[in-house]
Amino acid sequence: SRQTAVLAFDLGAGSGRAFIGEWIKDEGTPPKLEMQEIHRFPNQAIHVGDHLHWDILRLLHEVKTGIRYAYHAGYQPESIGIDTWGVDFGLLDVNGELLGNPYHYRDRQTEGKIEEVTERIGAVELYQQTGLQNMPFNTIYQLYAMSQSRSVQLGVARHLLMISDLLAYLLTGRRAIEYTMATTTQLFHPSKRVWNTSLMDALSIPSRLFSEPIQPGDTIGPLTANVCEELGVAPIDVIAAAHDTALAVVAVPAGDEPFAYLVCGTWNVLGTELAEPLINADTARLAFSNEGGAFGTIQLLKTLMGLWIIQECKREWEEGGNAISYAELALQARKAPAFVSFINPDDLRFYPPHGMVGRIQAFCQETGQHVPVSEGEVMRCVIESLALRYRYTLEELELVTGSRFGGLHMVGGGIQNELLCQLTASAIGRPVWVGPTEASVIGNMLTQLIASGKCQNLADARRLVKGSFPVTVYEPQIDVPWEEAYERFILLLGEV
Ligand code: LFR
Repeated sequence: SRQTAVLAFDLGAGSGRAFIGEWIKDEGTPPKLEMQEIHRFPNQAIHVGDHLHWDILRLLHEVKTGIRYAYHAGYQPESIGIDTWGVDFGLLDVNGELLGNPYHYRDRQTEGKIEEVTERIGAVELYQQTGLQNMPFNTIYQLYAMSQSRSVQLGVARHLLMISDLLAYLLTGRRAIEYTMATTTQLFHPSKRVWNTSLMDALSIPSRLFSEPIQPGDTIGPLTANVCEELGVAPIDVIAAAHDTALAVVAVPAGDEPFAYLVCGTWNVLGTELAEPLINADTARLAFSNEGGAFGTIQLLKTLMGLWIIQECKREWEEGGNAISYAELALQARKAPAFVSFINPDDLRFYPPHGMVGRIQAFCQETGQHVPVSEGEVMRCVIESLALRYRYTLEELELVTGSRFGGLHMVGGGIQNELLCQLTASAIGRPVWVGPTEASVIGNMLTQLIASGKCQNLADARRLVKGSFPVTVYEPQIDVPWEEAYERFILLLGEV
């Protein structure tokens, strides 16, 4: 059998992981991808004074440790890819030194900045120029906030790198900004596919920071001699991976037909893959994003509240010192009565950490619904609301694209919540195809395999996913009154 190993790092909210992917080709059978976790480490934002930061040097250390572990486990990876969420960045000075610890997107410096920027640019113009849904933490608002507060770092900075680019730079000494990450900044022109310098000028964001993006799969460079010596490894190439969401979409086991997907994690990203951006009055009104996807695609998507609400509730319930597993919470939710109360998960009040249960209860109280009390009741309320929200967004997506999707692909860590998958199928009244869980990691590996020619293209890569990882199908339960629940949910969206 012929084998190739690649090393993928995926930094998520809470933890970072390193996986070895093995591409295996036996005589007479289609190739397969096998993966193995070799390192897992915390990825925690650190409060410093009034700000929230990445712990970037610790992460660099953990990435190096992951490379070392790969060697110790007997692998000689052909290449390395690093991915993480969008929008966050680091700044370098003229000598290429990192200026301070990058801000974390949940830092509060961006509060109120959407309003200020919209005032200056105009809402219609801003959407025309960027094709993106306004999220308060987008890079544009982070940089605008720094510019408004006369950030010294921003004043002396010469280069901006997104976090995954930054880690690659610290390992290779090569500066490059990757395209799909660039498209999450809201400073990139979606159809011209170039940096939007006039928008930068209008907001006093220095355009000198931005270099021409490279594509997923492009080589950034080999590990520096210093790093190789420190780790006792060969000068492996670091490959540009992509935005974690874009990579998860690469790993959706879809065929040639148009498809709808839900990347289910801390955030829920629901969308479809297009060849060109779709920017019109409907996509503007419904706030759809045109994000750059890997391999020339455009991802028309909406970023929705995800499992964050559940993560926060769990943390709160565990504050008393008793651990409670997701499995236990799911069990409680199953036992709780259905369709009692709903929330609008995308109400901005649910974004910040702490006090989540109380905020859910307040929402139900204010909207004249039964106030959930037990853990099971709260979970049931949240999971049903997420499922209804998916239906609502899927219908919006169909409205703007004019497509009708036969079902929904669900990928990402959140699909381990089987109740959520089942309720989603029922809410949309169509099947959901669930898997793979480690979609971003797999997409990262596929990008490296495309780069080395093991996979021909995106379609070939998706065939490899289909042949390597199981997909579970959930059919809708039709004996349950979802229509009535959906009508109540829609009224609620308008109410708050
Ligand atoms: C998902 C994700 C989303 C982005 C959000 C913040 O991990 O990358 O795509 O909107 O995080 O960057």
